[in-house]
Amino acid sequence: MARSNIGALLKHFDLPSSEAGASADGLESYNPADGSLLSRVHTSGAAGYNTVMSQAVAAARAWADVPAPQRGDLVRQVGDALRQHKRELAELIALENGKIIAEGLGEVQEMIDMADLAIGQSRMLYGRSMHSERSQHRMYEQWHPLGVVGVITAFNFPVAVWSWNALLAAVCGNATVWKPSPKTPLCALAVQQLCDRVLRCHGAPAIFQLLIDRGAELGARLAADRRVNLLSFTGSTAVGRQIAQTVATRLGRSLLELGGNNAIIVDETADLDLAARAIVFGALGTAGQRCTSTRRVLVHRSQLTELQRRLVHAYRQVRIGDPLDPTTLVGPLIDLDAVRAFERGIASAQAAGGQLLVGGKTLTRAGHFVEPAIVLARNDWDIVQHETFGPILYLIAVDSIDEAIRLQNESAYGLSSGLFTQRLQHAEQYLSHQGSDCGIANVNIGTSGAEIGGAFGGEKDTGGGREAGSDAWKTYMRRQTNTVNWSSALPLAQGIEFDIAP
Ligand code: UN1
Repeated sequence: MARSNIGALLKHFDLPSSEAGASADGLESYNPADGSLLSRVHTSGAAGYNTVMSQAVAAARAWADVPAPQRGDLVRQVGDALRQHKRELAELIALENGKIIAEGLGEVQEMIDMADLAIGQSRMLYGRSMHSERSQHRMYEQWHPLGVVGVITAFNFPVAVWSWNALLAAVCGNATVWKPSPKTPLCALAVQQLCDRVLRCHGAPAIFQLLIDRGAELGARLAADRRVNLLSFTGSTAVGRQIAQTVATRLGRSLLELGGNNAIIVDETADLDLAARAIVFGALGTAGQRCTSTRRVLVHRSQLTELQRRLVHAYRQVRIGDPLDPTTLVGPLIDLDAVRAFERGIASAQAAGGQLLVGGKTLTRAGHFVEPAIVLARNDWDIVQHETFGPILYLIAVDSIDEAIRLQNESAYGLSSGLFTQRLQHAEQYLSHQGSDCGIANVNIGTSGAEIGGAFGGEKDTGGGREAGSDAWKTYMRRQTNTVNWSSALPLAQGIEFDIAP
C-alpha cells in the first residue's frame, strides 16, 4: 500500500501519523507486512487511568437510568457508523494486524452483526417470574446493570472481540473500559473515534472508554480495581490465570476467553472436499493466529493419504503476501516474536520425529512472513499439545471415531472442534456428552469462523467464559430475585412458625 494511502487512512480516523513526535510515553505501531512504522500514539499512564475510570463510573451511573431500548438505539448508531466506515476500518485492520482484507471486512461485519444482535437484545432483557409457595406473594427476577466492564483484547481480533463485550454491555446499561493489545492500538483508536462521534451526536454519557498501554500494567490495575464489576479478558492462558486470580481475590467477576488447540476429526466416511476446504481455512485464516484456528487434524487412516495430498496441494497454491492485495490468502504474522515461536514450533516438531510435509520456512523478504506448515505428527508430543500461535497444522492418523474423540479431548484446552462425517451415529456420538468436550462442536464445519448468534467460548484451559450470542448478555448484568407480599399476614418460607408479637 502506498504511503500516501496510509496517511489518508490515518487521517480518516483522526489518528496521528508516524511523523508525530516521539515521546517517552509513546507507543509505536508497526505494519507487520513490511516492518515500517505506522504511527506513534500516546499511552494513558497512571493519571489517564484514573481519569478514564472516574469517567466510566460516572457514565455507567447515568447510563443505567436510560431505558434499555434507548440504549439499543445508541448501539444502532454505532452499527450504522461501522457500516459507513467498513472499508476503511477493514483496511486499517489489514494494515496494522496483517490479516487479509477479506478477513478484515469479515471482522467489521462481525461487529455489525453484533450491533444488530445487541439492539434486539435491548428489548429482551427478560427475567422470569416464579410461583411463590406463599399465597398472595409475587416472586420474580430482574436483571440490573453491573456498572463498569473492563475489556482486555488481543491483537488477533483487534476490534470484533471488543464489540462482543462492549455492545452487549452497553444495552445492558454498563460503561466499558477497553484495554486493547499494544500491538494494535490504531484499530482501537479508530473504533473509539467512531464511538465518540456517535456518543456526541446522541448526547449520551461517555460509556465507551479506552486505555492505551505499552505493556500489562494497566490490565493488571483493571484486575485489581474494585470499580471494575466485570473483567473480560481475551489472551493467553498464562495471563488469563493471573488476571482471574487477582479478580477472584476481590471476589470480582471475570470472563475468560483463552487459548485453544482445536482439532478437526475426519472419519472414514467424510467428504474430503468439504473437509479439506474447512481445514485449509481453519489453519490458514488469520495466518493461524485465531484462538479458533485448526491446529490438529485427526484423520482416519483410510483417508490419510488422499487428505494429505489435497492439503499439500492447496498449501502449495496459497498466495502469501500483502494483506491488502485481494489475491493474497495468507498475510504476515504479527511480529518477530511470532515468527520465532513458529520456527521453534517447527524445530520441536521435527525433533520429536515429525515429518514436515510442506512449508515451515521463514521468508527472507521484509515483514514477518512464514510458509504455513503441515507436519505428520503424533498427538502425545509436547509440541502438539502446545498452542503455537501460527500456521502449523499437525496431521495425526487414527483408527476409529472413539480414538479420535479421545485424542481430541486429551488437550488441556476446550475451545472449538469439528467433525467431518456422513455417518449419523458418529455425528450424534460426537455431539453427545461422550463426545467433544469443547465449548464449540461442529459437524461438517471447521473450527474457526463462528457466527455471533451462538455463545462463544470454551472449557478447561480456555477459561469457561461465554461471549456474543445466546444468553451471554446475562454475564453483563446482575440478577436480583424479588418477592412481594401483598397479603396482610407474614407467612415464612418453608412453613416455619416463629410466633412473637413485638
Ligand atoms: C478469536 O480468535 O479470538 O470464530 C475469535 C471465529 C471468529 C472469532 C475468533 N468469529 O473464528
